[in-house]
Amino acid sequence: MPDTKQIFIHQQKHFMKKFILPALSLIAAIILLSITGCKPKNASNAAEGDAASRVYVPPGKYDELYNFVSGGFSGQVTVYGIPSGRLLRVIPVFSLDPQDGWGYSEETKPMLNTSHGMVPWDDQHHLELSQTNGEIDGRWLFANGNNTPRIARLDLKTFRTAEILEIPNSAGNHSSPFITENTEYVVAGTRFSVPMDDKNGDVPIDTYKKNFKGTVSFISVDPKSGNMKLAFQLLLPGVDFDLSHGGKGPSHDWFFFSCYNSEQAHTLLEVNASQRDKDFIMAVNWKKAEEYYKQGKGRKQTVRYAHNVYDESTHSATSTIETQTTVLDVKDFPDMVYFIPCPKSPHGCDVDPTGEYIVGSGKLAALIPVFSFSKIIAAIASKNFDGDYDGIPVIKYEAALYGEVKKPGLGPLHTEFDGKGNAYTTMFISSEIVKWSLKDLKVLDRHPSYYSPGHLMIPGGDTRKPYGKYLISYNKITKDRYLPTGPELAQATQLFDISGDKMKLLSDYPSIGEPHYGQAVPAELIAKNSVKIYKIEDNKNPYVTMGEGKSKVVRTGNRVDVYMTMIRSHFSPDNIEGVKVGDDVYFHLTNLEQDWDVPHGFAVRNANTAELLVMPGETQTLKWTPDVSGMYPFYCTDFCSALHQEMQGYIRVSPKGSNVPISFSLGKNSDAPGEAALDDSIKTK
Ligand code: RUQ
Ligand code: CUA
Repeated sequence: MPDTKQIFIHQQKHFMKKFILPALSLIAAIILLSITGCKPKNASNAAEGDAASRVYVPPGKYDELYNFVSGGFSGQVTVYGIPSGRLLRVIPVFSLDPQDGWGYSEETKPMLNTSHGMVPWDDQHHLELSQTNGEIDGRWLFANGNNTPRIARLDLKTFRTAEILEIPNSAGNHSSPFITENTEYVVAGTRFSVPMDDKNGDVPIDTYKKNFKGTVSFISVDPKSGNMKLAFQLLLPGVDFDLSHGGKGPSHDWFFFSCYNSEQAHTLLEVNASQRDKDFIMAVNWKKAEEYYKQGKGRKQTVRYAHNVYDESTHSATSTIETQTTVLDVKDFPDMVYFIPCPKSPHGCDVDPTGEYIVGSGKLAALIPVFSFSKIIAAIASKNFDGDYDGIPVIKYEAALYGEVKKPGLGPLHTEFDGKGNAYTTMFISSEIVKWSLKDLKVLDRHPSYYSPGHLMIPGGDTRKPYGKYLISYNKITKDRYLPTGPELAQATQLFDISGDKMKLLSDYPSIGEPHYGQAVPAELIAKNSVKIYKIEDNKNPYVTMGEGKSKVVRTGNRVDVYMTMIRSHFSPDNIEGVKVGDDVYFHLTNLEQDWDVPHGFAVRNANTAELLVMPGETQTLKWTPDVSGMYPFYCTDFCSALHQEMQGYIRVSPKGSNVPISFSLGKNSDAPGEAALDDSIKTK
């Protein structure tokens, strides 16, 4: 049976063949340990006790929690019910989504615009629910785009992407989109250091140390509307920022980032960025930075980045290219940023619910360092430093350290908290989840996870008030967990019960894309606000058709605007003539329904685009340029009524230069000549 063991043997062979370098020996030793030590036992039969009844949600009953899960390379966000693990929805964010017409409809295309034009995909790693006083408030969900640095805000009333902001001076927006306790800021650190956007990037790569810079960005969030604005950016040494978390309570004013590659390597990082015994956790006093920014300090830099906003009343997005950012060079503000040494290429950077403990996770470390916020503050006050790194003071390791969790397992990655004084950490290499006590840093329990868990998530586990009860591990390797589906397997997600002393594995289920991180929240906080329809009378889309009687087809030069309505079970109009080859035809579809869960779809034969799926009360537009004359049926794609299959129509396309006039109709039969039977019964007041 294939298992993690084989994977690591394979990896090891690959390493050995390629690089016989001294620095490798540590990595190899750790991998070796994983082979001999920690293969999960009973891998195929591991659910415990009354697991089935714990995850069973009877038909018609709701799940206890919403679980929002990042889609990784799918670019989208998925929503699962917990404890059932049922997939409730895929929300399109950074990637085109033909199912919803996301990025295909004229109204949503601007959402994927960037300073480089439309970017139809991204790599979506982390999610963060908005908070008030460090507790989840159920309003918005923030999502990062890794590859083309962007942050999205999803509105949890509609489960739609409401806003996307591109981030300048960044590359690989990984330590994002973590937030401050009152959602004052969404924070984003660059994974790749790069030359700044207004500097010449056309430089030799081996000038890394001189020309490559890191940044972290603070994006302010309007407390009422949620609208995001790039506030300020900090200019930092060229290293790789990996993850981050905001302080809480006493550490409210601070933000913590992990970084690796303090070696400033630019090639073969797996070896060259694993040289130093310690990299850093960076502590940023964002309140100080905000103060300087508000005093007008920092360099105003001209850059280009897109800011895309979806307006719910027009059902349309706009994209604006912004051109300015403020950059605070940390060298000029010495009391703002500090480095804390952290063993071996830290990855996770997690703050406990009290705000006192900051947990770093060295991917290659065999211990978990826990730092104390009060000790950090004392060390800063007494300048208990170990020199500086590129002008940034480095706090002495021992001066910041609360203690180390000894022998927790191998390859610690991410930690979350249950609010009862316990922490849970994923061990990538030894493929397990380890529970330990914040008080005495003793390991309390360990449980295998299949296989190689990346992030784990406890509902509310990175907030001041964890909900606890469950833990979900998002695993990187699936192997034999499910029926084989060819070379590609869905990623494995595992649900644990953590309400007792010992963790219990309840279930595992596949997930979409590559889930990295998730957020979960008791269902009632969100369900009660969920929008069921858009009110047709509030529809401000410039192409809305307020009732069947208003439907029409208008030619302007070679542009044809079709104002079409949908209601069970017909389109109005459903017969259109006079369209010519090469015309730009805009179908503006208004769904007149005012009933929950009655979308109508719209698809035209051979149109080289996706469908539209129009929600009740909404207007969406599909552009089509017919290339060949002939007859083009269109139909509703969503089975909406007993007569759904009758919800269809025809467009006659004539050759360029023909003189067939524009005409349109509904219910006009050649057998019953006479008046066009446009039904005007659906009127708005
Ligand atoms: S990462 S597996 Cu992109 Cu959050 Cu740690
Ligand atoms: Cu409308 Cu099917």
